[in-house]
Amino acid sequence: MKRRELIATGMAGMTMPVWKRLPGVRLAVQPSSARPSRSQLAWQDAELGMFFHFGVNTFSDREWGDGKESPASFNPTALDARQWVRAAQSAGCKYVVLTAKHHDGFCLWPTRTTDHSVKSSPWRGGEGDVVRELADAAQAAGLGLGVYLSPWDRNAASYGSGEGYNDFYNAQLTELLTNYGRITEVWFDGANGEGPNGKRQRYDWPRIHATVRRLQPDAVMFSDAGPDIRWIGNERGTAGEPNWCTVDPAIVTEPGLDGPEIIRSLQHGDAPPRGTVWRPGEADVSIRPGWFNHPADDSRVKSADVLMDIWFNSVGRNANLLLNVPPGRDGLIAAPDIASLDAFGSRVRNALAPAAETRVTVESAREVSVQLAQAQKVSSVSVQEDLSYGQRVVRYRIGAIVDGAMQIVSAGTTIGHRKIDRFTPVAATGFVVLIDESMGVPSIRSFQVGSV
Ligand code: FUL
Repeated sequence: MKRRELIATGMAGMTMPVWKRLPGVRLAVQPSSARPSRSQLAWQDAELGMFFHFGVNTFSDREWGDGKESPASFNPTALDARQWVRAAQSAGCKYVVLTAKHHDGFCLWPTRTTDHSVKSSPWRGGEGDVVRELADAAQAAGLGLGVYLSPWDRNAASYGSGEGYNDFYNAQLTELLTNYGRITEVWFDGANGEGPNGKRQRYDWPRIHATVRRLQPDAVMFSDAGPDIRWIGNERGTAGEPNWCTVDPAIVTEPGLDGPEIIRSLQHGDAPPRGTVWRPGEADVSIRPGWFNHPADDSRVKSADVLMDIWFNSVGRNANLLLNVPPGRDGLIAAPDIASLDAFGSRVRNALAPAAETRVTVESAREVSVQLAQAQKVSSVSVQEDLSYGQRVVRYRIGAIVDGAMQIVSAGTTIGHRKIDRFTPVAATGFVVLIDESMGVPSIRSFQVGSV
């Protein structure tokens, strides 16, 4: 797909939103007061991240370890975090997130809190630190670094003890947030597979959140219940339509809850005025059938075509996409994954390729016209709202100018950070974005077209 950027009424450097230049426009409905923080806005701009699931499961060929794995099993022979980062860059990812500790409790950094870590493994003679190697590689490449620290821990003796485990968890979090430079995202997983007779641990979320805010004030915190960004409600990488950046905080109150209303709120968010809190969604999915690398799945790596569909259904629906690419036992990302990522990355880059001479007319805040430099076959459009004033568009249509007349090629509800619509190709000389309903006066930040 080839895509040319047509207008940028407000790309990153825009100083004046469209509506400010249109003093005559009246507001039918008041805008919501829910606004993103600077960190949330920067995170939404990043759009695409890469998840790395790596640990003792990689060596035991399991998805959930039981905490009884021997650290001796962890011995990646050729680990190179720079190769992971190159793969992330080739796919267009702007940040990476590592499972510093999964449910099995094995720590990929030499923590002081337990011996169940890389320190007790043969890898690099017990001197290795996967978090450090990834932090260095990500920093050198200018990528953000996120950490996944599973609250559920099947190895820690204190798990289920209440305060004892909360102290232990807080100490682990403190190490990760103190020793590895800037952390951009902290990922709190909601899974807890303890059976009916399993241990019960009440996590101290207020304390956890306070620790992150104190040590990494610019990081965003992910979980089902935020507080900054929310899970999208499935592990297929698919956001709902509509998808609001706002939620009603009374619906998903903690991670790990289930039920139709909870899943609906995660997938779609909640429109204002019910949605009072800014908590945009992150859609996670694995390039392989499992989250960890299993050599038997080498032939089941998702193709660039499948990844493109996922991208349209996540980034194209106002969510970030966190694509999991698990390194194998050698500590490297396998060839089939690399090939898919390369192809996917170049298609995304073409899909949002910048700039060409075009003319943009803002007829009113509710109508933006775009004239193409020449007629071209178009089969998709991407529209972005300027979110610094909140998410405002409720209903819109896109008209294509074909043979001098306008024909509606798509219609939708929310836009948010980015909305991409695909339709039957048309030979268009221009486009019109018609905003039929909004909360307050909308501000369109960019409009792009693409053709297959
Ligand atoms: C789930 C976990 O149980 C999986 O192992 C994986 O980490 C996924 C991203 O989240 O809740």
